[in-house]
Amino acid sequence: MIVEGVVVSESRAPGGLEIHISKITPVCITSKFPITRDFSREYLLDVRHLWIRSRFLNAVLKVRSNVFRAVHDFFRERGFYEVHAPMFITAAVEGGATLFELEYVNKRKVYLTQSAQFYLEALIFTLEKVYTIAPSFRAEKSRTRRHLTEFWHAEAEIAWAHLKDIMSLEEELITYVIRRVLEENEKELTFLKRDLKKLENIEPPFYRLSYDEALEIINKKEFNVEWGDDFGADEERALTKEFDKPLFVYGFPEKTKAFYHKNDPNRPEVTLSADLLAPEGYGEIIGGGERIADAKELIDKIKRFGLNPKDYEWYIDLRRYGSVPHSGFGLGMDRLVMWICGLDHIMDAIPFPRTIRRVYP
Ligand code: NSS
Repeated sequence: MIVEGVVVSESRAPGGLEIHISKITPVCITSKFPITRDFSREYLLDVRHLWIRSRFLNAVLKVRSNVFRAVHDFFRERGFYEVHAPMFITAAVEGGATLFELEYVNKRKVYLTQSAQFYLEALIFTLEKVYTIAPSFRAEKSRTRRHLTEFWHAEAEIAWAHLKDIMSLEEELITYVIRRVLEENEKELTFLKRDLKKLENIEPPFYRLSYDEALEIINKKEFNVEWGDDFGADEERALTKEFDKPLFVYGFPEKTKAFYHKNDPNRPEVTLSADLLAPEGYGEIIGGGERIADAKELIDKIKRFGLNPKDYEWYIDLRRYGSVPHSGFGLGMDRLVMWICGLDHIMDAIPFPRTIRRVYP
């Protein structure tokens, strides 16, 4: 409606102002708004297209908008080029189990991308430092609070960088984003009842634990993870509850990480990889590491993983025709928003969530 009248100050009003109305003109005669009594999660997801008008999602989406802008600004200020990778791809980056397969033109089988990484690796040889923010797709079959089937992925790749370099960059990035959100979204975070002190506390250096050290802490709790196995969501939650700042876990065993990770020359059973885990039980928000820069080393590892080098010809070419050491990482934007806003479920960090059970509205 269009309201005409006189605006006067009124200390008791929420915004400090009040309108003495002289005329109301309707713009839309509405049906009865459907969200009145049923506030169950399932129902609110069914009417998501209307529920995004709630103060709750309004606050989250304002924070989310700012988080995206901050990530762009961070990379731009540091001389990165923004690049774009295709969504239709022909071979897995992160293992076959979560690939979405679809029929392309002329019955050709293709997949939806799980990560832009291989394309970013190609692009560093012309632009040196690149990043992208784009959707990634994973057919995650398990129902968890932190998995979407379509999520927003900020990925960076840097020529000449080693594991240590990207870990420093990652902690600077996260700190930068949190600072910006604290500066510009205090009102929204307060509405979301986020404990601001927990965010104000975040600054480099973050904690750094080797996989072996993390395993020891986890197994002192009620878990029994064998050396060589990956940590699940429960283990990560238990581990990160102990810490007041994000922590890196580095040096994961070979089989827990995708084939492209470079093995540590000083300890070949582990990789030059690091995950960044958010505190307060939120767990992994970034995965990254140093890539294999040598063609033979890469082909050997592809074979060791039971994959076919033929599927990765162009990726191997990047090593055949002039290669340098390089590293990169991928940040789950929705998980970052979830943690910053202190949300219980990743579905509330994105306007129209896609999970294994939901592709509507
Ligand atoms: O599988 S990752 O750990 N790593 C990669 O995809 C690398 N290829 C990235 C790179 O080095 N360029 O995924 C990276 C992050 C992970 O830490 C999560 O924060 C997020 O992507 N991620 C997800 N968020 C939401 N839902 C799902 N299913 C999901 N999978 C990963």
